[in-house]
Amino acid sequence: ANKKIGVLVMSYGTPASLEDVEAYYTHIRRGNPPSPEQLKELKDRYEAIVGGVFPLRENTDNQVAGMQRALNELASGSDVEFVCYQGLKHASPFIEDGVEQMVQDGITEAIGIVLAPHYSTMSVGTYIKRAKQTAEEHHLNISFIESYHMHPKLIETLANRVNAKLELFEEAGATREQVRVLFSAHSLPERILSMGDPYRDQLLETSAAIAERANVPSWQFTWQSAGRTAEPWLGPDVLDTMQELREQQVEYVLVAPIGFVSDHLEVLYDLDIEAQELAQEIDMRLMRIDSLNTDPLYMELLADEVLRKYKEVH
Ligand code: FEC
Repeated sequence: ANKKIGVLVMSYGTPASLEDVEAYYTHIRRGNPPSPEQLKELKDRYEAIVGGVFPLRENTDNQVAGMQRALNELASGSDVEFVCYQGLKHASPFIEDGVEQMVQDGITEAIGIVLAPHYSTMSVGTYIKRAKQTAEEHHLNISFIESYHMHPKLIETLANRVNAKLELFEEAGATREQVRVLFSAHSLPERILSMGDPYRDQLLETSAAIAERANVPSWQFTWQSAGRTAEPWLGPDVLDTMQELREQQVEYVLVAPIGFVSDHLEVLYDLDIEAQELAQEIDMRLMRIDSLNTDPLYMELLADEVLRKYKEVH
């Protein structure tokens, strides 16, 4: 029989229901429960996105299924079979649950990958740390893919998505030169920079590669979705960037949230509701590129990365 290799597919996680938001938020805040005002504010944001459902859960389920299919196609005819397990950062099944399930199923060797292309010690680094620790406790042999921000299939599919929306702007009467493309990603505390973290540089590298491939005449990078804590977060924030651009007479803006791979709160609320409201107020035409979700190129890329890592360690 083929040797079974476990694949731990890690993602952010989302509440199972509105009742679950408090526990989820408390987990994100490392065990500190939110104040009633903070909790209400977050619940309101969830309720505002498409009918209060939690799209990230279904999207992650579909991504894991799509990746499982792509992997076994890629590995067919070889002597290994890849079996995907989910491990979520802030919701069940947690990263630790995914690792333990593999062990229970008799898996002795695994590869871990995160559904986020860019590495930061504060993002992907903490996923990996938790998985590694649980794997060590159970003597599971696991190795990790840390980032895939320059994978040609990632650049290709994101460039296609940028192009598709630039064409819509052109159909509506704007020239490509008139549209400012804003590449964006989740902000992190500023202190990551003094820690020598690669996050910002990787994001800029992805942005430049997409801009080149999609022939984008005018672009810049901006942050979004900064946390609500006292310390300074990386900026400028997308809302400030939009205001600034409007003052410079820029009327057409395409936001490309390249740090995210799925439709979820940070895209469907922070961009589609909050940023869109600001755009109306300041008389700006704002569009966003479609999220990857189960994009076949994204599924293939994840499979490529896992297979490459497998070959590297054998
Ligand atoms: O749709 C959903 O249910 C989940 C949407 C969601 C994604 C996401 C991705 C990232 N986060 C990252 C870092 C932080 C840091 C803090 C933080 C806080 C929140 C809160 C919510 C939330 N995040 Fe998140 N994040 C998502 C949702 N995130 C809700 C809490 C309320 C708020 O501040 O808005 C601050 C924690 C603290 O207080 O110390 C830091 C990073 C990513 C992108 C990479 C990844 O996917 O892992 C980085 C999706």
